[in-house]
Amino acid sequence: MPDDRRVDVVVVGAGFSGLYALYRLRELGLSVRAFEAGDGVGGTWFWNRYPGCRCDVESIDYSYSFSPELEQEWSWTERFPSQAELRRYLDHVADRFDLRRDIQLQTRVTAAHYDEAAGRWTVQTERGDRVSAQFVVVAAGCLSTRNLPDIPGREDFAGTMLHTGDWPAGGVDFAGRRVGVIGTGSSGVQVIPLIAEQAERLFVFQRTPHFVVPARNVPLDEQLLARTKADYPAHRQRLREGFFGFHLELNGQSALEVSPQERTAIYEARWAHGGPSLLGGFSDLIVDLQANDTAADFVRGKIAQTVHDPQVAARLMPSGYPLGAKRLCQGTDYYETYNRDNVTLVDLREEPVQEIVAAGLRTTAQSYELDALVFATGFDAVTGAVLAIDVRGRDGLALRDKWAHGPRAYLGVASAGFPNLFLVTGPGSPSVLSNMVVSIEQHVDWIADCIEHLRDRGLARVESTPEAEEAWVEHVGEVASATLFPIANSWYLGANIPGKPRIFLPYVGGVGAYREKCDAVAAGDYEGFALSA
Ligand code: NA7
Repeated sequence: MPDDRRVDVVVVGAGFSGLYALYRLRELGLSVRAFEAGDGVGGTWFWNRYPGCRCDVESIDYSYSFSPELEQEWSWTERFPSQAELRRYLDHVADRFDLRRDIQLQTRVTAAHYDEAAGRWTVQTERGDRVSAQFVVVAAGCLSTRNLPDIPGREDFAGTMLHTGDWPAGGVDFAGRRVGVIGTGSSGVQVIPLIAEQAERLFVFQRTPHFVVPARNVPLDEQLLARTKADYPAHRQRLREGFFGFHLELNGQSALEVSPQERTAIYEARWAHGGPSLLGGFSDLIVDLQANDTAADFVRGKIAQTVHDPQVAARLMPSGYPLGAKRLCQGTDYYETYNRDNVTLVDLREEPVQEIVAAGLRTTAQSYELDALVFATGFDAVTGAVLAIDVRGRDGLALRDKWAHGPRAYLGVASAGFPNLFLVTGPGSPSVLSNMVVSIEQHVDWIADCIEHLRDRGLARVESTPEAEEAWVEHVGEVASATLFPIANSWYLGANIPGKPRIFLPYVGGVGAYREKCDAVAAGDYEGFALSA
């Protein structure tokens, strides 16, 4: 291949992880080429432009720590950053560190094939690029492959069809229109109140009620920002060593050891504080069903208090799965929205969707005439983006075949049979159950250190061993089964995608413990990996 088509590393994606990977690997003196499907950088925060889109981790936690200068010069304006602010931040990072010259936009990677004799990967794109690279870093995102349910008649709809994860850049005007929203997860919960304010009528098609806590987003307290800036290194260190990678005040008590009055007082205070704080109310909420029920009952009580129509309130009340086992949604006026005259909740458990027709949507009970239909139906999480690429390792082994019965990756960062291919926040790493930015930086640093280690020792190849991978996959499963997470039909388990193997995808041992394990592996001469010349 011509020299300009040979690089040390190809990075797939230019969101939070791809941008940092590009920065970090270039700092090592490597030649790096990044490919990004969008026509701008930002990944998740580029595509999810729907009204109300906001991160559910606080801005002072959900930001890069690698540059003290960046930390000092950037000032977040809200407690929870909006999509627009996150996009500005990532655009700023791309400019500030001169990353754009190595990013090719509007270019989706379609294939990565390993040539064992050459010890190199050939990466191909939708636009016909072919690049040879010694290493490939897949930074394609955990929530980037949209799930568009295969509802009969979808193509017949005559109105505007949208997915929250692929929102038009110019926005959408819903004024005077009849709008349907399918899905009431985090995205639905954020977009529904804002569409309700604009649209003439809104029909919310709910399959499973989710637990929704108030986000209580506010302008960021300037004193808190100043204090954090003065203390960023220690603040970051606490996040790295903690459990979730974001600040959450954890009460060490059991929910069952306090009186009902005391328990309610604790839940009330956390409800008032907003964000994910309810989850930290007691130490056993995510491991003990009886403890969890107390928190679930508390939220159901709040729904009953907020929603005027008792029938609608009952339909909005989650039951049959633990609070937190599906991602806890953070909303602003979510339950209040159902008190509006122009909003109708349609319970798909009572009247399942039958088909989409030109004029709207039909359930088994009736037809709903719609001018716009919004799919807030989520993503093929964690594995969707990497499996969308035709990845072939040694002996032509296809990653899709290897993972046909579920993903297998050592530490969530590498898979046996695929030398020099790294996954950022892959399956079996804390990823979506942590502050993604903390986990991304940890993974990218680990990958960069690994590449540096190889170069320092004159080695060229790193590959996880099947035995280490097997043991890790087993450990990930064991840790998950000690919690209530696997009880719910969630996207953490792949349960939202028909036919996807049911494997608990993230590692729930906590980011601190996970980091220690990764560091120990590196310190032990990359124990569990085969390194070769
Ligand atoms: P989620 O959390 O996967 O939510 C998707 C919603 O769409 C959820 O309510 C689903 O119901 C519903 N859904 C999915 N398929 C269908 C069909 N076929 N019919 C009816 N309803 C359906 O995705 P989000 O985008 O909200 O959030 C993803 C993550 O992004 C979020 O957790 C944050 O981390 C950021 P179900 O519950 O499966 O019955």
